[in-house]
Amino acid sequence: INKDQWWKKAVIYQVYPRSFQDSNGDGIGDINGIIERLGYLEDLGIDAIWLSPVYQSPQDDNGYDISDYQDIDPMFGTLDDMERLIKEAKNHHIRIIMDLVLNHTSDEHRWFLEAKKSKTNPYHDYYVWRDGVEGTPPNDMTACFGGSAWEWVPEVQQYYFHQFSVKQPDLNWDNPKVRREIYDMIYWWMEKGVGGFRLDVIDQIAKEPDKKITNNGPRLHEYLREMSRETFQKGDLITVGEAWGATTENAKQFSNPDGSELSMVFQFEHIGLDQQEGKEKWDLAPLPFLKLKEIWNRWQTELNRFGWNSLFWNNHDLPRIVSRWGNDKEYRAESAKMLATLLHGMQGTPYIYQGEELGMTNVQYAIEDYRDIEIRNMYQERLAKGYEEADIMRSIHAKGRDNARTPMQWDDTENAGFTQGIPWIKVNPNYREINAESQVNDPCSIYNYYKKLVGLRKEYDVFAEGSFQMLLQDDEDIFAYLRQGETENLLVICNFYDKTLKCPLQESWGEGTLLICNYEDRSDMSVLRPYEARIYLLQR
Ligand code: TEU
Ligand code: CA
Repeated sequence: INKDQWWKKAVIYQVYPRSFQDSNGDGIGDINGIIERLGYLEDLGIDAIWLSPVYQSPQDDNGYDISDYQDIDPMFGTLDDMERLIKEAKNHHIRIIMDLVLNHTSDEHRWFLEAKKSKTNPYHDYYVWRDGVEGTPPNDMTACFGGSAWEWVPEVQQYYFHQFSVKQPDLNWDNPKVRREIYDMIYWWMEKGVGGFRLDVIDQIAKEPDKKITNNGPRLHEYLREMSRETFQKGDLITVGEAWGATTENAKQFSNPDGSELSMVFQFEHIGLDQQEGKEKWDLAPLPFLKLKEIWNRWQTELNRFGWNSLFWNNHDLPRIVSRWGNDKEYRAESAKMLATLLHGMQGTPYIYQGEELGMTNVQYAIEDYRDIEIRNMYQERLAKGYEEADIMRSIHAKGRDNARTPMQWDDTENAGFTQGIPWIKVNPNYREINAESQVNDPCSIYNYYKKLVGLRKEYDVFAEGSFQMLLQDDEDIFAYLRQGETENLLVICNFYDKTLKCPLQESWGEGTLLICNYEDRSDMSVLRPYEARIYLLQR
């Protein structure tokens, strides 16, 4: 691991600023709140914070609709607060990774306000327009949050393309003026001392709407290599691209070790498994465990030496993993720790989403308590299509993005210590039992288990450098794999379900050193208890 790839041994923590810590009593998390909590994050041992957007935004999609990339939205604070966060974080040995939403802007961005004035406006071609007749969109493409992907603008007698909400018009990346403005903005943030960028839906910046192609267009890697040359390669940055269309093949380009594009991508092949084939995430299906193992095995083995994996279960768009694929009732702590072990033992850069380190769970609110545009649009759309309300709510409870967006649970005081005001979204009612204060000093807590995992990655090179070999591929309950390093191996064994099983592979782990286990009682290690997870260090 050469020095300028610090991120190969790093652990990244995602902060969703709106829900992390409110410091001025308006019920919305803010930058000063994050500064107050840097000590907690340094104690956890993380190396960088990925900050979801805090730029100027009308908040139609909670800040992923940006109206000024170079200013901070007053609800989160000021540009001075942002510069102070970058500086204070550095004092805590933490880098700040900014979230760059480059596929689209807000429709309130000055570029769009100009663009829609006339076809001859110099900013018109910053966006994707098609001539048309009102009421007859260019094609039947739909937008991610429902409805048509085409919106009519009478002033220019044209439709504009938007893959997300109507208030998120797609940028036209074929236009070199757009690319130049974006690169100048990125470099401006680099000069402010940020440690990297997370690139929102980056494989969608190259698209061919006339062919109904929404991502991985022919010029994608040309754009990424140009962006990397013009900006990232001039600094010592981590860059991670969100790529819902990533495959192990194109991921080798995205995360080429030669540094020509990005450091790594967020791929989602494992994330889409518990939904019915060819349908939406709302159409629930049980997790195909063997398929999960096959996918992780493929990503780990194919990117070893030819790319770099991000490792995550959670983010601000996903339900919380302990409720989704763990057991958040009688085995919440055990299953949260098992899922963390499974992930952190693999090769790649692990991401911890705020509250994951506490075993925070999903919520089951009534529809009026949800805030997310995606949930609200889907509720109306499915109701109009005749779906049973109870089925719609079951889908929202299982997969709604607000599961990840309820306020961070700091302690058992009112509103879990998140705010002195009225929170913008209700706090999960289980905050009295699940909160940071009750875990930070408990050596057996989920928090301290995560802290140990983070520490192991720093202590043993094999975590970052070792190869990966899946074991027991056909076992329906156990996820086990071997990591082979220069001088030592890791053996990771996870019982994914609430069964009690004979522990396999004893002949190989016999002489190993137990590095971590999510059960305190070590009296009989020949048995794997429900959700039991272990990592052994074996000499080569
Ligand atoms: O998400 C991209 C995206 O496609 C997800 O919204 C996903 O499709 C959906 O959440 C699951 O059904 C990124 C951001 O992470 C997300 O928060 C934004 O809403 C979206 O882009 C638009 O910027
Ligand atoms: Ca606030």
